Amino acid sequence: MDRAAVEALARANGFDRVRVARVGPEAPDAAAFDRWLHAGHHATMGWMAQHREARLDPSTRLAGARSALVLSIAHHHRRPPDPGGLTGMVARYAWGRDYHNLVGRRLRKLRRALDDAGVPSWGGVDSAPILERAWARAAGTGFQGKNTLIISPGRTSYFFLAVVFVPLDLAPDAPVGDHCGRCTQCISGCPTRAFPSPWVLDANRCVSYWTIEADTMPPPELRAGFGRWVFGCDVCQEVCPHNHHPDDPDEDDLLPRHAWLDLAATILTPDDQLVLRTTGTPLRRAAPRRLKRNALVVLGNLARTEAGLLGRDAALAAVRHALTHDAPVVRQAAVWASARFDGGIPASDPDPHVAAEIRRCADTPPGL
Ligand code: B12
Repeated sequence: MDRAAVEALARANGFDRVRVARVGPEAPDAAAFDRWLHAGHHATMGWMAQHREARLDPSTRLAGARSALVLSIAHHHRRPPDPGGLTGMVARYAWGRDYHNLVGRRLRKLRRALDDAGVPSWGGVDSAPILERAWARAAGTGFQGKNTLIISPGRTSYFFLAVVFVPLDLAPDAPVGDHCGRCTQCISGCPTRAFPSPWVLDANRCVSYWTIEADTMPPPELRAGFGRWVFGCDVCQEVCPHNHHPDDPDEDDLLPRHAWLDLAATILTPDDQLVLRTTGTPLRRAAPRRLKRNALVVLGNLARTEAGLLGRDAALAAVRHALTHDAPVVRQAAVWASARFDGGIPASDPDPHVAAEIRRCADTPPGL
């Protein structure tokens, strides 16, 4: 099977771009990946440190792998208008149906078609232990920006990646040269200063990490940086000049369904119903306790704004409800949000983290 035939199969199965890299003896970026782990930049994502060998060596995925197909699906849409009031923003990648399902389904079909043609393969998207961006760079899907995103000149960084290894010697693509130049807008624009240096993200400070992956309350000094981000964060992409004029793809499954979340409703919805409402979307990964924590952090950030002043009663009703939640992290976030609204704080809490938050809020003048 030649490259044209493989490419046609990938397109027929819903991937809008196909690029190819040769699989060589050296794993791309092994040293940079190790430095990142040793610096602890993966925060509590312990799974990033597991399966190192698998992540770096394609032959552990597919014996005899010779080429990597780097597939992508654009997901950008214009952000629907701001509904105002007590609402929070969801990152673009999460506006539609869960891309793990969508891309995973297409990958399975593609691999079945390859199999029918006698070509064994291995394929993965996101959670598979593989450095997708290193392969995307090698295959010329785009260049890697200082924000660490793969950016395709003229086509933004708003796309999902997936990688398939095949034992075929396919004609490879040339890598795309650097297009960041001297621009550092993503580094200076990051509200929590999560980039210790260009091309390196410290998840410990990243709003995306905190809102999606972390189980605990973010440290006080990062909370203001959440702004209105209630799930994920796009600031390092939004400020990027390569993302200013994106096209809207017409993928029905990726149309914006929940670009904004009503904060009080998110907090007041019972957990089991929140699970039902988020199933099939990327928001499900956050679990109700994290979504509610995030909504409370954003509420706290809105306390001194016009929306916060106008919506104070509704906000405080939601906050008081959250103070009775089973999960300590939700109660801790509620204590902080309540203090931000000058809504009073509980006298005590059996959980040590919540109790520490109560002491901290009692000692700190509201608003700080
Ligand atoms: C863990 C993870 C996260 C973590 C950590 C992010 C990170 N930067 O590592 C968190 C939760 C924070 C996260 C956030 C997001 N993620 Co994420 N994430 C991943 C995951 C699972 C692994 C990433 C990884 O391997 N990190 C390890 C570090 C070491 O890799 P790296 O950041 O790419 O670093 C490389 C460069 O620094 C390079 N390098 C070093 N020095 C130099 C110097 C130069 C000049 C160059 C060019 C390169 C270079 O070497 C390093 C190793 O390859 C991938 C899927 C996958 N399996 O690959 C998705 C993935 C990267 N995420 C994705 C998305 C969409 C996001 C968000 C935009 C979601 C959001 N809106 O909230 C944000 C973006 C934040 C950001 N700026 O990265 C997409 C990115 C698509 C794209 N166009 O690039 C991916 C590929 C998922 C997918 N299948 O589509 N993510």
